[in-house]
Amino acid sequence: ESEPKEWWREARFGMFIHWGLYSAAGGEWQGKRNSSIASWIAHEFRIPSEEYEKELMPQFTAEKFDPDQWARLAKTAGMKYMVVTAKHHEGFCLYDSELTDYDSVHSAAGRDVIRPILEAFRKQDIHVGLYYSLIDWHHPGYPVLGDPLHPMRENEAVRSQPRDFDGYVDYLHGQVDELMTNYGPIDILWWDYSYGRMSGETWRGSELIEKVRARQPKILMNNRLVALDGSYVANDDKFGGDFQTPEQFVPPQGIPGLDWETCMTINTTWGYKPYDHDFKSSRQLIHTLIETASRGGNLLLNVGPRPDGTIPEQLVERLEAMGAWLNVNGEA
Ligand code: FUL
Repeated sequence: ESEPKEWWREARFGMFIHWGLYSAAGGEWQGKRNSSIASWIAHEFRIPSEEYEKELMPQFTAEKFDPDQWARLAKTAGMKYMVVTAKHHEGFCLYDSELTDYDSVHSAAGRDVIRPILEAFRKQDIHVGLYYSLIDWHHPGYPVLGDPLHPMRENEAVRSQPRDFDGYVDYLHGQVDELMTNYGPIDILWWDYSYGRMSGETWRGSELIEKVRARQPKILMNNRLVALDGSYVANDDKFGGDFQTPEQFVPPQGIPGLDWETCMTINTTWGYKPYDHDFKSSRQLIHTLIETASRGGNLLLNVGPRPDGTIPEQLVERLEAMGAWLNVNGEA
């Protein structure tokens, strides 16, 4: 393999995997259903981190978790790469981090789940990527004050506590270093995301990128170290990354002069939400894939596994239908 972007430009179709404690909440907290996406339940119901953790860590069981099956499903669907949430905004880590106990090892799952996922997909010759959230609603150094996203944004007592933001950025750098060092070759690092003044050098971005590239010279990174959700950044922007990330839509004219990837859900939410039955049809999804490819982009299509590790059958069916279509009409 020569230039890392070569495989990515030809890949066209990848699997996004959103899995975390929000999967255990399933879009419901104390009998109330959340109106926004499942991964944002802590934000919507302003759930204190200690409560969230206490309630959901025992429910993240992974008892039927079979990463080989996930990887075979992606293969059958015709997907060429995968990106999995190593840590989402909630702060829970799906790998064994030395820097926190808020990880899958200390949950009911009792183990690192990222490693077997990466191994299973590599076995199917599928390129592997990690999603890492810059936003962290669990870390005590992550700022609450003035943050429109934070679950504790309206809690005066919590808001007024002193925050060691440098401490948080050290933690972020440390965790990314763990992921870039201990898990073999990683093809993609998917940052999520910057907003307002939380952007670029706020994360000590230059240093971060340098460290990542030193560990993983061939890695591709998205634009969200600086871009607001859905906005585009020129290639020569230091934090512009290797590709743009339109979310939940396919740009009508593509994005001339830039590489891009549309990420999209099959129902309306990234994380598992059992009562969301608003599924796109297989036909619609195939159309979206064709549209994306014909405009020069990639499609990163999402699955949200249950907390036990199974992938809902409505998603499986659709991915299999896409694979069947690609078998007849796609290139190998
Ligand atoms: C967004 C996140 O806030 C969502 O939860 C999801 O991960 C999506 C891919 O990116 O900006």
